Amino acid sequence: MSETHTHHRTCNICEAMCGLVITHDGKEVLSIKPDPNDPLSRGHICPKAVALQDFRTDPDRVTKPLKKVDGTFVEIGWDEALDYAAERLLAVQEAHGKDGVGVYLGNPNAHKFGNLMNIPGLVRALGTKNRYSSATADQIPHHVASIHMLGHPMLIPVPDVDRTDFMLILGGNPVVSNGSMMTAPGFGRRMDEMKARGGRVVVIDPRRTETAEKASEHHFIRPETDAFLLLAMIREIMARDLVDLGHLSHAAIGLAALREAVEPFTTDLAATMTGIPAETIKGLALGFASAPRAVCYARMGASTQSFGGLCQWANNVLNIITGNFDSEGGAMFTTPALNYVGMTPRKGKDRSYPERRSRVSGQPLYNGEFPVSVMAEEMETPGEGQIKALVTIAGNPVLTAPNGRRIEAALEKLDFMVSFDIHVNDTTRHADLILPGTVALEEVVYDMVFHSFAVRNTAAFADPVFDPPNGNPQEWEVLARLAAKIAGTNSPAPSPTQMLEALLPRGYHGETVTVEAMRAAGGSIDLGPLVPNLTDRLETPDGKLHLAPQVFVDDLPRLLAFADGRDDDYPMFMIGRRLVRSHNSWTQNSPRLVKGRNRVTVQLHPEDAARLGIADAAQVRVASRVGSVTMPAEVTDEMAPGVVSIPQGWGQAKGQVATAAAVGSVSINDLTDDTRIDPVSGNAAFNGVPVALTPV
Ligand SMILES: Nc1nc2c(c(=O)[nH]1)N[C@H]1C(S)=C(S)[C@@H](COP(=O)(O)OP(=O)(O)OC[C@H]3O[C@@H](n4cnc5c(=O)[nH]c(N)nc54)[C@H](O)[C@@H]3O)O[C@H]1N2
Ligand SMILES: Nc1nc2c(c(=O)[nH]1)N[C@H]1C(S)=C(S)[C@@H](COP(=O)(O)OP(=O)(O)OC[C@H]3O[C@@H](n4cnc5c(=O)[nH]c(N)nc54)[C@H](O)[C@@H]3O)O[C@H]1N2
Ligand code: SF4
Ligand SMILES: [Mo]
Repeated sequence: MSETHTHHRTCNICEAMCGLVITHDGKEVLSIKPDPNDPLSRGHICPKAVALQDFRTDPDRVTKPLKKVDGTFVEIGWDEALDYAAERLLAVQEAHGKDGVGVYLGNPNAHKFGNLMNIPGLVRALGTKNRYSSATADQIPHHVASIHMLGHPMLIPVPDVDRTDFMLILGGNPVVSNGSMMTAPGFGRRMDEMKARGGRVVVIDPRRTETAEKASEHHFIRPETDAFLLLAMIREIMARDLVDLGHLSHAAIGLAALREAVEPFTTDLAATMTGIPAETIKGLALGFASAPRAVCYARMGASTQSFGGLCQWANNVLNIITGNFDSEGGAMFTTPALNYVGMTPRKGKDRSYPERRSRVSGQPLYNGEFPVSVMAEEMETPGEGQIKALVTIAGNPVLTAPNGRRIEAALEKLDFMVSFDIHVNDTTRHADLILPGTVALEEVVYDMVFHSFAVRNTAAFADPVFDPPNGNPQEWEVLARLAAKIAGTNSPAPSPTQMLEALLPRGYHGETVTVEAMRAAGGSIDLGPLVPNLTDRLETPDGKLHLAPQVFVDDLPRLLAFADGRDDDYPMFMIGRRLVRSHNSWTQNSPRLVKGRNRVTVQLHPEDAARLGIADAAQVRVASRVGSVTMPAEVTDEMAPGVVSIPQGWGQAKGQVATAAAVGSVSINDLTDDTRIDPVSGNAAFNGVPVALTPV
């Protein structure tokens, strides 16, 4: 009988960083269970954690470099693969300049420490400005708000959920998503605790979500109108002299400009635009301002929309002017063991923003990345700077970016494409070369990004459990080797663990948090609740907290001219939905996650269903300006009338990722429109896409 080993690590599928106890025999996983002693997750996990083992043994997993020869993939060796990649990328740059090669980085990179440490080297070696990532289909408005208000994109305020008395949630469904830009594993339990101590949770969402169901209160909102609500609350609080900047009163500037800016945003206007009664809005404003500790949290629903930048700005302003910023129970800032903000200071550096604008349609660039919404036109449009070759690293934009099929068509015309991935999927099947990645249990884990966004300071590290298949190198090593080949250097890269050891002493807990200490702790080290720290950390050129940055004030006339885009052809709004048992586009090949009824349905309100003659479970055609899909209807009063919802991350083509394709699901991004964008932040506006439904 083989020996049973016990291994502690944090799950790195989503942002929640749940502590796991894994038993294995050196070859196979025997069990994956929640770690009740983890100081952050306290015994919470979701069904996806158990599937961590499936990603390793997935029969469809790519485990050898695949080169496309005459339209079919053939297995080749690593040396040949890296030579081929470097040669072809350099040839494209030789012919079309550095910017001829584009790079798209997907969401899993944020969870893979080795990738985070080695992608910058590859990007530097390529020297291209044509960089994209899933951030502009997700959270770039948060970073843009932080840049303009606080001076650094990674100074991200996190709701102190464990100590607040009033939480206002706009466009987030943390009971399902487990929190985003807010690492809060077991959010449902945290919410129960909040209510048990007399707290109030209010959810604003066009769908009565799983979070809304558990909340004290839920209000439907017309998609994309959140900024009206937030600005009206701010105006109401200012008009009633309830402003309390607390310890930030010396740091914050721009109160007068703010007062003037919000003047047109009355509660009556907000009521008309949002569909929430004016009295309710006033009540929310007063309740928020008078709660001892309150926090407003605006997430996906409020950032992946045409006014994402304004929403995140207003969200911060509401917290700041009620004394709920950088204070207990409000929006707080982590002091992480790996201090990314400290490693990349901006203080005293007078930069201009946006850093650049895109070549074809002039959309803004922040954090060194253009909006993914313009990636297709940058591949399609000839001229200097056109993308002629693409590197994708753990990304699946054909299924995850707006109007993904337009990207797909553009991929087919590239001179060369190389994908770091684990599957042949809707995106990577267009590659000339796929370089297989290593998956969670084969890698070290240290969540550099999500320790920075967590509701409590902790630090967790774990070594790999298993070796990669076929004696494959670690993914970070492949990234480093390709970077070296392109740059023409040959110095060996330090391992992620070595890099972590070098970086930790420069963080907030240099004495207590070392790799050895984390190993010895058998999981996570608790570093305590969040503490106020912002006044010393502001990174704006003048060291002040800016309440009314010009970029947001200048965008207010656009909000006032709001037009929702619906017409007779497309009279309803579409929004997205996350499912408990899938993560974006890539976990759907785990049979244990996909089993059961098909949840990839279009949800609509009973009144709409009756009007349109659509029966529950019947097939319906959903059409938008850019495309159409046919899928089963789910009639439910969870939806606001006039709004329909479709899960994101599905639509896998047949024959590649077999389990997912067998469900016969569709991609929401066959319908989303790449011309719908927040011009301030460049984020894709996934919410409120005008659509039409017809029974089939
Ligand atoms: N309509 C709509 N669209 C959305 C959203 C929405 O709510 N609505 N959500 C958006 C959000 S928030 C996000 S973050 C994006 C995500 O967008 P992406 O990052 O483009 O998509 P993912 O589904 O995360 O794709 C991950 C890719 O990485 C591969 N992969 C998984 N693990 C590994 C690994 O360990 N190594 C390597 N090399 N590859 C790996 C998978 O096979 C897959 O190809 O989607 C966005 N798209
Ligand atoms: N199970 C699961 N968990 C996940 C993921 C997953 O795919 N599956 N993905 C992970 C990723 S990459 C991310 S970024 C996070 C995202 O985590 P969340 O931010 O919680 O994202 P969603 O669950 O998409 O919730 C967005 C909510 O916004 C609502 N909404 C849509 N339009 C509007 C609007 O105009 N106004 C308002 N107020 N609400 C609106 C939607 O109905 C939905 O309830 O989740 C992460 N966790
Ligand atoms: S909530 Fe996220 S981190 Fe926690 S077990 Fe599920 S997928 Fe993993
Ligand atoms: Mo995301």
